[in-house]
Amino acid sequence: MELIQIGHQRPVLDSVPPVVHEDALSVALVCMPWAVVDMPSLALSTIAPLFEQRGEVEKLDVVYGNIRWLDFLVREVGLERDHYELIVDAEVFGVGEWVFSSCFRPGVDPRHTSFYELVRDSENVDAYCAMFRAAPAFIDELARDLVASGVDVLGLTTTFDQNIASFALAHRVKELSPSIVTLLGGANCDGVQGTAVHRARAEFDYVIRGEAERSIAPLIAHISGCRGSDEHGHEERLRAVPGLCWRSGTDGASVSNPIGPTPVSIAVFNLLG
Ligand code: B12
Repeated sequence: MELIQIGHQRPVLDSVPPVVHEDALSVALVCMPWAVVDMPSLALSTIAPLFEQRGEVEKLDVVYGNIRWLDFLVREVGLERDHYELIVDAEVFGVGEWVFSSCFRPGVDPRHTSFYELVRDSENVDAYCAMFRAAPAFIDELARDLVASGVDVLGLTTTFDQNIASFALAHRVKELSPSIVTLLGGANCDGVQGTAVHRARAEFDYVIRGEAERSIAPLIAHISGCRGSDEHGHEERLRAVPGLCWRSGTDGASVSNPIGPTPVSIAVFNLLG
């Protein structure tokens, strides 16, 4: 199946096309459920041009995993858009995260989880349980498509109950292809949240805390520079990336760099072009 891709216009300020390096990277930026399905992600629309204008990046896909999940629910589970919207509108707080938790407890009956007590009296309980059961197959399908597309770098954004779905996708992608570099960013990674996620979730190589406009260029340069080498060095380069959480040394200890000055001015496009 083709990945859903939405094009992005290069910022007006960046009129000179980048020089694409040999052996350049293929990057996919993914927006998972439960972001709204009727408008693009502000986060991915903001950062996509910052990847696109790097010479180290040959191909960029923006993948709406949330729209694919809705399609999957209709096609495979017999649910409707209204069921997706129930979770967007948070009829039960946290239910969207619970749905994707099934990816980390294979075969568990949703009715045998403690969270079930919070949804059992809802008239939508059967739909919630059907989603819980369907999530692992969806994550597997999307992960396989991404790996087959030849992606080198997978970036996920998380704000709208998107943590567990993002963890599940990155986890499955790493199982299928451990060399794919995984990044996570977004409001749910701000401050100590980003540090905690990076420490707890080994499927992410990097987490970016705070605004990313000044972090993407040096991080992509680092990832590109490390390609094909077993070298874990260049720690001083990583240490200089604002807000970056990364793994240090042979034991992979999580390090959180300080967040850079915010808010980032639009003039940053001038500086990075
Ligand atoms: C715009 C917005 C919306 C829009 C989203 C539009 C869209 N197309 O995306 C709409 C109106 C749909 C919306 C709806 C809701 N929202 Co709202 N929304 C916001 C708002 C005002 C801005 C978020 C935003 O897009 N910022 C701009 C982007 C560019 O910033 P960013 O995501 O942080 O991204 C930067 C970095 O984080 C980083 N980054 C982000 N992703 C990635 C990924 C990678 C790989 C990398 C490297 C970097 C990176 O780079 C970006 C550039 O620096 C925030 C409040 C705020 N001021 O932050 C609330 C906010 C996010 N919303 C909130 C809430 C509660 C909701 C609703 C539940 C409200 C409701 N009851 O209906 C719904 C949920 C809908 C849903 N499930 O999708 C809360 C979330 C609280 C939480 N963390 O749980 C917030 C924080 C407001 C608040 N203080 O209560 N919202």
